[in-house]
Amino acid sequence: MCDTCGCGDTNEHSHGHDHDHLHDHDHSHEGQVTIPVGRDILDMNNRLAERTRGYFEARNIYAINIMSSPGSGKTTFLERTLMELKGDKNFFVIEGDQQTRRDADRISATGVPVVQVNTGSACHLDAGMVNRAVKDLNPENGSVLLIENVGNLICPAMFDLGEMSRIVMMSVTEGEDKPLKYPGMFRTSNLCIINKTDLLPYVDYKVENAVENGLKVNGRLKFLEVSALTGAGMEEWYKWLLANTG
Ligand SMILES: Nc1nc2c(ncn2[C@@H]2O[C@H](COP(=O)(O)OP(=O)(O)OP(=O)(O)O)[C@@H](O)[C@H]2O)c(=O)[nH]1
Ligand SMILES: [Mg+2]
Repeated sequence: MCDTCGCGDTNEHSHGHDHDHLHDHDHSHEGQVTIPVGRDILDMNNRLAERTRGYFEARNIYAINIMSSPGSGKTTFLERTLMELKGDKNFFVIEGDQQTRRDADRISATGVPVVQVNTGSACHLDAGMVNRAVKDLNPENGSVLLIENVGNLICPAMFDLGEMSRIVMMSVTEGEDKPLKYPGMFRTSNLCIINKTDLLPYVDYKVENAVENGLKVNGRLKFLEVSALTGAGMEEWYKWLLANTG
């Protein structure tokens, strides 16, 4: 269990001698015992996520968990998607942020129903938050539920929300090496959206290198290149979305 953010452990972190950081293995310092609770937190989360998934399946709702580091363009991407596809599909949105209703207000302006979840001290959405938000939102049978996770490339990957697909977004200003440095998120995703391609002439980022790095951690990962700002490449994403959501 990460003592800094309180997230569950995936056994992926290195067990070096970093005394500022407690790990979940059972060892004791003088008068101090570390209890391995990280696994239990994730077990509880996974059980609740499975219940939510059952609810989605019974109502033929397709839920997508969209994750990235802060500012990659998730909300901009959703705004354009909703404006351009809301006539073809019934959409509902859950917005996750530590604070504010800013993203929910942006989504609301598209006319699509949205619930904002403020996670407070947590740096990710968990299954309990999504389960409650789904009850508030009450998405229609046969709809698509888009869940924008908290901007963070590490912790959201550990928490199943009951979704059917996971999307990781990476923008070209972040560097080609993100899949290698944050493998958990890329390993558990089905689709990688490379955003802000309009900025490619100005940054040292080669799409082919980023794709190669992504495939090193997840050989099945699919990639789409878009600019949520200009709309370039969005057609391919709409094809993916319509093909996967029936
Ligand atoms: N040039 C360019 N800018 C973009 C693009 N997509 C988003 N942006 C800009 O990037 C900034 C962050 O966009 P958001 O959509 O708020 O990003 P986000 O991932 O939702 O951010 P958080 O919710 O805070 O994690 C804004 O200034 C957007 O206008 C893009 O395709 N190209
Ligand atoms: Mg956002």
